Order: sequence, then structure tokens, then C-alpha cells
Amino acid sequence: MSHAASMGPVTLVRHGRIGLLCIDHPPVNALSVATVAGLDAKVAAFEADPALDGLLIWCAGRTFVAGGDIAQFDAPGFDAAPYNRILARIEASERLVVAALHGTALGGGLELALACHYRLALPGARVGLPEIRLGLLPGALGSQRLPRACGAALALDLMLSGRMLDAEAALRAGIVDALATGEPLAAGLNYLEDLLDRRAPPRRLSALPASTAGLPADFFSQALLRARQEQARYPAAAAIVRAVEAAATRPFAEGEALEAALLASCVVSPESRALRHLFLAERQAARVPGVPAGLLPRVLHTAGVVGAGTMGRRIAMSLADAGMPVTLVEASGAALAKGLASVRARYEADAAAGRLRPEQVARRMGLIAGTLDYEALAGCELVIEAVVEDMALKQQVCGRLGRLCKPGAIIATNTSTLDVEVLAEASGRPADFAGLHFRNPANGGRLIEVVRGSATAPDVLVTAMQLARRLGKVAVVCGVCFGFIGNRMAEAYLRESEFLLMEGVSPVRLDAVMEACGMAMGPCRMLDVAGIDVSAKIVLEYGKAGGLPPDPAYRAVVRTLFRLGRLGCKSGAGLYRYPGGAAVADPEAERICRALGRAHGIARRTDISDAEIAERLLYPLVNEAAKLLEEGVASRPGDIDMVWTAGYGYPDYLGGPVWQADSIGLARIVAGLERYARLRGNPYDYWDVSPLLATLARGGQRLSDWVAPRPEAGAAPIPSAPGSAARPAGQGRIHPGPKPPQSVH
Ligand code: 3H9
Repeated sequence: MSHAASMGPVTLVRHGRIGLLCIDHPPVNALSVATVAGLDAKVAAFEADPALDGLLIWCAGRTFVAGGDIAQFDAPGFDAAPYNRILARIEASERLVVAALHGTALGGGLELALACHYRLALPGARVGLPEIRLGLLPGALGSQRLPRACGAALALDLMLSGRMLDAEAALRAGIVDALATGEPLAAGLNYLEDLLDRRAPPRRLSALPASTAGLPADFFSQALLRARQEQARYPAAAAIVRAVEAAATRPFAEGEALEAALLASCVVSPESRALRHLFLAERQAARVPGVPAGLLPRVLHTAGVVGAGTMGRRIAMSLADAGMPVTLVEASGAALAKGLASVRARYEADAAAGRLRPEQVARRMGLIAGTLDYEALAGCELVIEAVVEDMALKQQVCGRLGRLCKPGAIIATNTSTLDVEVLAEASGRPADFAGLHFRNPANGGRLIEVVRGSATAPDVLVTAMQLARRLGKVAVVCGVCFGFIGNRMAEAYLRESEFLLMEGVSPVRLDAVMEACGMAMGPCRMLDVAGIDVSAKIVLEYGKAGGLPPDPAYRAVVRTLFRLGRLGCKSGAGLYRYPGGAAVADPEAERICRALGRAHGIARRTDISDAEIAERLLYPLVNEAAKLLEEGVASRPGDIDMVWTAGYGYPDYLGGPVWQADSIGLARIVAGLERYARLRGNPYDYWDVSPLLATLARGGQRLSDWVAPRPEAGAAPIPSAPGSAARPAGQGRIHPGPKPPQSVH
């Protein structure tokens, strides 16, 4: 190699007759302003060097360019045009330009490769245009060049789904031209030398037609209709269809102009802003405050699960799905047999639906070893208890695990609401202890709340985060309080849902309003699906721990339905009836709710608007989120949005409850909370406004921008999460303390 043209994220060196342009911008070579400027300068240097016969574009590190820099789409006046002009110069070059792809060539990265004359892919390379996941369409001519490489139908499918193709599939599709083994630099160099020797001509995608062979005449109009109906909340979908149609039916320059116009509107759309926020929040959640970067996780090869009930067996499946051997312990042979049979039935159903191959079913079943012998857990590096939500039983199980597990093993509880500090104490090994709250269904859901006790060791947290990644889930670390982030907020949401039911709103209407707000499932269906008994037991258990408000009407609906044996879907009736499995309105459930309202002196109202329903459910959610931040249970506003979008069906295009609160305006939310306190009375402090929320609202600030105060100098490097012992009175409780009685309801 000879001279390096200059240092920076992009370098150009001459290697004989070939220019080697390298992008080196860790972690994923995203197209920052500096990278684009570097690319511009180095392409110009290549253009100005007559001694070079060809240019190889390759990347250092783990991947080819993974796309535009997501943080920079928010910069005022963001414009893809300068980048596109560079790509046009690359494509127009009379001398060959080749891209060597490894890792993930995504978005603006694949668009760079598509501007080159030929593309080589290395083993493991994957390509895609995932912009739709950020509410965008490809903005560097991907919508125009990809259909010309692989045909309009596949290009449209890739852009609408955001899915990636592996190197072999990309070769078959015509997106890459060759495969090779080895390192990108050496393999790319060989490939380009070979092309030069063979005098291969520059191949410019913009000059080729986009194949529509075999597509019906109304292909694009139908696709547009579907995008507008099925992906109505994602405007980028319709934009993608229009751009690909232009690629297939109009000259390149016209498609280029259309893509630019569509990108400009998508970039500023609220949906794209929300989705970009979530992308960054998800990565941010992986950084645990107070845990030093680079801290190594504990070794984790084998896991144990105690309890083969709904949660336990699904956690075992989730671990086995990721290839981890699991020991599943039950107390009785019958319960174990039932649990294992259910696991097998689920895997076989997946196989019947074509989601698993028979050998995968066999392998996963082979990884789950059921036993009645607790001693079998002694060799596991992680044991998760998933017995029923009963504090006394869980304390007993955690104590037993503490005595039995090998030194250094992590002991975890899957409790959804109980005090993790108490269970950590019961284990006798609080440093090895954490909560791992898998959101139901544990094997399908995306969320794990990692609950950090006051003594949880930092490497336990790192191991839990790494495990979540291995299981393909999003982990959010939170402190200890009733219900952690998700269920604590859900409690406020369900409390108001039940009051509305008792005031005469039907379950069908309540759900319809919340589903129109974008929730994947309304609160009544959610209760029925999760099991009325599950919710009722949580309330009863929390009552035993003294955490409930002294309000006899509090969650009276689930407590009563539970008593009546109306357990939701599982028993055929809850807030709905389920003849043949599908939910239908149930006049009996409405009658029960109305009777409860009368019994508790709650006035029946006929003037409740849809807006009131939405506000009474969503504003307390935001208020609770602010309290979680104040108390330090949640470290960042984005963590709360991740919990609710990944685990509670909150629509991602709204960015999560905190992000949406800022769109609504905090002052409006505070005024709403105060209004409902007057309307409903506030004897149990349900409507007390979080001081943080009130302060930010007064100052016209955003809750999403709130940053926790740094620990004071000299404080322990790993700040303790607020534990029950150290928690000031009222914090982390549904009810902060008794208040003199006032007019109720
Ligand atoms: C686009 O390209 C528009 C164009 O059409 C027009 C352009 C002009 N930007 O996920 P990971 C960071 S839109 C900035 O944990 P993995 C990420 O934040 C873009 N940063 O790793 C994290 O940082 P940190 C189209 C990015 O191995 C680190 O890289 N492209 C970007 O599990 C590691 O990320 C996409 O949508 C980015 N584009 O997965 C691809 N990408 O360590 C989005 C990553 O500080 N990215 N980072 O927390 C991905 O899908 C995954 O990150 C990837 C790696 C598969 C690349």
C-alpha cells in the first residue's frame, strides 16, 4: 500500500492501479456529517487521480455502512441531496467502482453499494432497506436503484417489511454480483482486479429498467390500497409504494425527484420522529447507569426455572429457543407433566404452522429437562423462580435456591409486582439476586424488566442484559417498587378503567376507545387475556402488604369477577364472554360493574365522552411515569417508553407514553389531572400531580428531555435502586398515605 490521502473516518490509499476507499467510523460506519464529507473528498481524490483504474469501497470494523446516522435526521434542514450527488458521481465514473460488503449493508449503506458498478458480498453479509422501521423511505435512491437490481416486486417487499436478505439470497436476487470468502479488503481487491482483467464495463443501475415481469396491471394500485388500509398509521408505507411505482414506470430523474419529496415529508412526520426516538431509546436502555462500560458478564451456559406454570414453562421455552439447556423443576409430577406437555404442544403447533422444522422441535424439547429434584439446579449458572405470585411461597423458594445454587450463580425472580428486596433478602445472597420480569407470553413477548435490588451486583445486571439480547428481547433496568415500571403504571390505567366501568361505560366501548388511541388491546380484553385471577391476586397480595389505598371501590371489578369465578378467556367469561373462543359483549359483566358502582356509591353517568375515557386512562399513566422518574425507579424517560411499547401494546408510532405526553403538552395533561381531581374527588390522592410533571409543565419543558440528577461526588459508583427499606414513605406505592375523608365519587 502507498500513501494515505489523509486521516478521518474515510481514507483513500493507492494500491497499484486500484484506489482503496475505506470507511472507518465505529460502531457501524453510519453516515455522519463527517463520513459524508470524507466520502465526498475521497471520491474527488479518486476522480482527480488518473493513475487509478478502479476504486474499491470497503469498510473497517464489524460491518459495511449500516445506514444514515439516525441521530442526524433531527438536524435542522436535514437534506440527503449532498449524499445523493456523491452517489451519482460514483455511478457516473468511467472507471470501475466496486463495493465489498460484510456485516449489515443497510439503508444508506446499501444505497452506496447500489451506486457502485458491482457488489461483492462476504459470508454472513446481509442487505436491506429497513427505513420503514424508522418511518422513512429510502432516501438515497434506494427506492429507485433496488427495483432496477432485483425487480419491483421483491424491492417493494423488502422496503415495506424492512427485512434483510442474506448474501446468498441477495446474489440470487441480483442485488449483489458475487460472493467470496475472506476479509473485505483482500476479497474486494481480488474481485476488482479480476473485473479489470476481464475488462468488465461499468454497470449503472440507474440506466436499467425495473422489472415488473409477471405483475398484474393493478399491482401498484392494489399495493397502495393495502398500504393505506393495513399500514395506515405508518405513512412511509404508502410513500414507498409510490416511489417504487415511479421506479418501474418513470425515468430515473422523475423517480429521484419524487423520492426526495416523499423523504422530506416523512422525515418531519410525527410517526418517524417517534420511531427514531424508540430506536435510540432501545440502545440507550442497554446502558445501565452506574455500571462501568466493559464490565464482563458472568458465565452463563445453563439455566434453571422453578415452576412449570404458564410463566415458568414459557421462560423455559424462551431459553431453549436461544439454544440454552434448561432444567425445569416442579413440585408435583402432575404439574410437571402438564407443563412439559404444554411446551411440546406449542412447539408442535409451531411446526404444523411451518414456523419450526420437526428437528428444531426435537432439539428444543431435548434442551428442556423436567425434574422434581431441586438438587438438579445446583449446577445451573442462572435460576429463575416462576412460582405463583405468593410472597410467602416465593420467599421459601428463594431461600432454598440461595442455599442450593453454586457460588456465583444468579438467582432471579419473575415476580411481576412483589418486593424484590424482600426476596433478595430471603435468598441470603442479595448480590447475586435480581428480578427478571418476563412480559407474558415469556417466549413471544419482547420485554424483560430487569429489577435491580439495592445489593444487586453490577455484573449480574450486565449478565441479565446480555441474556435478554441473546433471547432477542429488550431489557430495561429498573429499581424496586410495586409493579416496577410496567405494572405500576398499568395499575393506574386499570384503576381508572374499572371506575369508568362502574360509572356505566361498557367494556366494549372502553376497549374501542383505547384501541382507537392505538393500544394493541383495550384494557378489558387485556384483563381477560392475562387472566382476571392474575390481576386479582396481584391486588389481593398488595393489599396484604399494606400497599392499597383504603378505598373499598379500588379494583373492585377484578376482585368481584375473581370471586365469581369469571377468570377471563380461560374460564369462558370475564368482562366478555367467549363462546367458541371469540370475545362477545356480555350483559352480565356490565350488570356486575353497574351493581358494583351502586354498591360503592359511584354515580352512573351517561355523559362520558370518548375524550374523557382516553384522558382518564392516559393522563394517570403519564403522571405515574413522572413519579417513577422522580423516585429513581426508572432511570430515563426513554426506558418507560421502551417498557410500554415493547411490553404493553402501546403504539410505537406514538413513541410511548412519555413521548406522546410531550406531543400532547405537559400543561394540558396537568390541567386534565386537576380537572378530573375536581370532577371525581381526590380522597385517595389518585389525581395528585407529580411535582416533576408540574414543574416541567410550568417551565414549558419536555418530560422526554428530563435527565436524572447525577449522583453527588463521592457517592458509590453503583447507585442503589430505591429499595423498600430506604424508600421514603409513600414512594413506590399505589397509595401514598391516608388522607381525611372527602366526598367520594
Ligand atoms: C437511512 O439509512 C436513510 C437513508 O435511506 C438515507 C440516508 C441519507 N445510525 O443495534 P446495535 C448504533 S436510515 C446511528 O446495538 P447490533 C447504535 O445506536 C438508517 N447509529 O448493534 C449502537 O450505538 P451504541 C437505515 C447507529 O449489532 C451501535 O450502533 N439503517 C445506526 O445489534 C450498535 O447498534 C438502519 O435502520 C445508525 N443507522 O445491530 C439500521 N445503526 O453502541 C439500524 C446502529 O452507542 N441499525 N447504530 O448504543 C440496526 O439495525 C442495527 O443497529 C445493526 C447492528 C443491525 C446495524
